[in-house]
Amino acid sequence: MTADPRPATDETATPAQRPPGRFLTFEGGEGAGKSSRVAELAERLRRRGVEVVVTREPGGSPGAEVVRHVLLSGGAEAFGPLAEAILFAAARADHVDQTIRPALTRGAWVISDRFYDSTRVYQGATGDVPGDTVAALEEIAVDDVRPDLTILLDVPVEIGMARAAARRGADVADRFEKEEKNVHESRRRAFLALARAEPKRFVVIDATRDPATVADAVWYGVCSRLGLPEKD
Ligand code: Z5A
Repeated sequence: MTADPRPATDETATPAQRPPGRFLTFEGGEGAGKSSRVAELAERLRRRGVEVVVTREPGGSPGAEVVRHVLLSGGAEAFGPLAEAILFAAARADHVDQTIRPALTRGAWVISDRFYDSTRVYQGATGDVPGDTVAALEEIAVDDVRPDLTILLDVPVEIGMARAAARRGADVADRFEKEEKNVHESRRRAFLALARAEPKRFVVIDATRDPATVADAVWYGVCSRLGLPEKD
């Protein structure tokens, strides 16, 4: 395997010479370990001298973080599934414009904790928004900014829910966490179906294993798909 020769932090290159960054997304059900694995991967890449921007959805820009609060508090639920999907898309458009595209343009690697596959699953496949509406909103929100690689952390629902509940403690479950187990099961199946449909973009990782083992599997997946040497 050859090392990625691209100097991701080369300040001397002009914008036209600078290679574009890479865009990685993490997906999965609640409690899959996305946030933890995102942070570890970012740290590992930074040790290689790569500029990494860690971000999340919904959110990831000041405007989108405001919309996140509205969505996760359940404040938009009363307006119905279409309005919620539009709000996710509006937040995404701002996130792409303010955070993701500028970072990729300067050659940084962007790692987002959730992106449009979450809308495809939560609002589309397992929600009440028709697929063509989800696709149209996606097109408007992201334009040409699409993930190079998507890491799907797969865990059985009981494991993910137990982890999320343990972490939450006495806090109240959010708008999406509080849904029934069978809804979470169908989301898991929908994520796996997306991965089967786009095998070049997705890496599916068994996230039931201990954190260090899952982190190594993520690292191997990123290195093998994006042509980085595995050893530090
Ligand atoms: N949503 C949507 O509907 N449409 C959209 O377009 C988008 C999102 C973008 C955002 O929730 C919600 O918005 C989400 C979908 C919806 N709803 N749900 N459910 P969020 O951002 O607040 O949370 P989340 O994305 O669902 O993630 P999470 O539940 O916070 O979990 P996580 O990031 O995957 O896992 P974690 O925080 O890294 O780990 C959870 C706990 O497990 C923690 O205590 C860890 O220490 C522990 N953990 C992690 N890995 C392991 C392993 N390997 N073994 C044991 N324990 C572990």
